Amino acid sequence: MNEKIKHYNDDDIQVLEGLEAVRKRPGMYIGTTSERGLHHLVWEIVDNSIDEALAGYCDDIEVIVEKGNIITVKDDGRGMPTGINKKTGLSTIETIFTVLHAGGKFGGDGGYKVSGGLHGVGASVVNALSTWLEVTVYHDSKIYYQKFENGGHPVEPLKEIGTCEENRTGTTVRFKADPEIFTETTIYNYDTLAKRLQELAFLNKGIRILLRDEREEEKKAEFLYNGGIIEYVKMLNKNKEPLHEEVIYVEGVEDDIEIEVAMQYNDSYNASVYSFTNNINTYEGGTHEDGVKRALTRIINNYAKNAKILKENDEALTGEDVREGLTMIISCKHPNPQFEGQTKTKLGNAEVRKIADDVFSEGFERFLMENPDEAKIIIDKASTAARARLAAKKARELTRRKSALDTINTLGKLADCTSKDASISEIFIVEGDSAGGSAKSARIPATQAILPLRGKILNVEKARLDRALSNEEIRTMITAFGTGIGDEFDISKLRYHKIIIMTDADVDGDHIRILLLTLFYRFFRPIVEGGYVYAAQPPLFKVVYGKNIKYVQTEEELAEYRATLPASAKPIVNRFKGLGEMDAEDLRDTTMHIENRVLRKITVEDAMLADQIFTDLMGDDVTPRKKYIEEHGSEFDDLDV
Ligand code: 0R9
Repeated sequence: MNEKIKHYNDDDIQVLEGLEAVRKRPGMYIGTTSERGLHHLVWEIVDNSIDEALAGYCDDIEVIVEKGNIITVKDDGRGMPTGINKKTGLSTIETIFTVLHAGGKFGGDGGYKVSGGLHGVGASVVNALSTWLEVTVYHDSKIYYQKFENGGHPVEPLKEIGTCEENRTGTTVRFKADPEIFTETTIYNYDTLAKRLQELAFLNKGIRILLRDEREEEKKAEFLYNGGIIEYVKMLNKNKEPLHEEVIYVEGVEDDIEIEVAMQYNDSYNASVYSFTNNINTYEGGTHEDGVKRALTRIINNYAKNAKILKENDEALTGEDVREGLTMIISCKHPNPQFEGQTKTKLGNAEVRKIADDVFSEGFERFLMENPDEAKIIIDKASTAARARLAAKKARELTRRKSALDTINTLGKLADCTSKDASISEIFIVEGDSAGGSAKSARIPATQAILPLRGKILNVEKARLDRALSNEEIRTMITAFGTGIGDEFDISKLRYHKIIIMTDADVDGDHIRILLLTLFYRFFRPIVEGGYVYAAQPPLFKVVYGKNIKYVQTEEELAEYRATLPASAKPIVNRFKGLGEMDAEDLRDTTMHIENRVLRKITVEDAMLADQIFTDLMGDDVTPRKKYIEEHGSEFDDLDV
């Protein structure tokens, strides 16, 4: 029986039903069909090339975005096997691209699959969600080819289409995402692609990854880091002042679990610790991160005591103290990772805690012994942080006194809501007293609180907690939120589950929003992570046409709306210069009332990128800040802190 040309037997029908299930519920396989899900297709394919590279057979990967948003991924690995799979009777390639979860089972020769995106669903899902997909394999001097159409249906079986040079091997996958699935967008974002490919190149030293965008004027980037995460740390510290020249690097393997850590202190007050498992950013941390952090605190305290830098009676340095100004990347490669947490980005494997601790403490202890000058710098930094922490504790007590809330209420700084149920309470942080006034008249007093900001708030990029606490606007916010701050922060005490930043739709408004987001990101990160922070989106125009009133947010929307009106219609268009200019009714109808308003949730999706932007924008050097504001204007919304 010639299995190769037989089509649509029972097995095939099962296969097609499998792919149909993916098309019916794409969210179950790739999380979402938004722009993010679209990019997920690329990661799934690239991950297969990365696996081949980690197996030691491939060192070049190319990603091309062609006109029409067609993606090509090429690697120079062994080429996918071209034989027939016994179980399915189809070629291995057709099996991989049409049988759900086939990839994982087929991977061979004792190695394990390190990559595999968050969902790790593989090539068949990409095929199912594509209008068409082509795979070309170079192998044994031959070129093999197969094409699939309409969500994964093979056009023909795999066939040999020519010959190639003997030493040419590799796999190329080319596909077009199906617009019927990706209804929001099928347009790839160059920066998103570049950022993730660069991250993959940092995390997998020695692999060259090329990105080429052929859609408009050609853009390309090449990522190759022989130093791996050492170079990653250097990049993150690029705009900071490192306290020691060399990046500290530790690596080790235990029970097939690989731990790699690179770190360098800088003169800032923030910790930037990022962890990964099998190339996935574990935003929520987990056992690898816990193990390394625990070891860092213990080793520094021990060293400081032995070297008599820390006296017998001195209080021990805390985790926060030893991480002040630390930039650190932790990368774990695990044969069987268990991801937990709200967003499945927390490593759960219990055995990793001790392994990470062992590997890191051995290497880091040796570094301190061999480099006493650097050791002293690190301990001095942590000790200074400890002193500042004690000073902040005193200042913080001021914000925590029972009467503090009453005081800000009676001083008219806060117009609180009457509800004590945080889940329905909202606080609008409003720029300026006049907008604050309109907001107070427009609000629903039961559930909406208004906090007008009077002065400019402090730029906290360059301030420790103790100095931040000397700023009155910041103290007022802490008191209003109810959570406390620093190591006493308690999210369960948050008094409002929506913290809404309401600023003008202009450059000043953007600036104030950035300052607030910096503050929240640095000192109240759990409220950002918890999804409690929002940006209000006030409209730019009010259009009155006869009896119709329409509010629109952008010039483009205005043009779109005009186009829907009769040709000779002359609507009255009023441009709002700022929130202060809107009357209470406009403000209520457009920006505050639950039914009409558009709120944008601020996420920490990309803490790493945000950290960089914040450093660039808020550091001592004003040039990048000015440039960013000039270039982006109100696009600050895309910052996605
Ligand atoms: C352009 C995107 N690249 C790939 O999708 C790709 C998959 C792949 C591969 C092998 C080599 N290169 C690849 N590129 C491979 C793997 C194995 C043996 N030979 C070749 C193996 O894992 O043992 N494959 C990934 C899965 C499979 N091949 C297999 F299941 F078909 F074997």
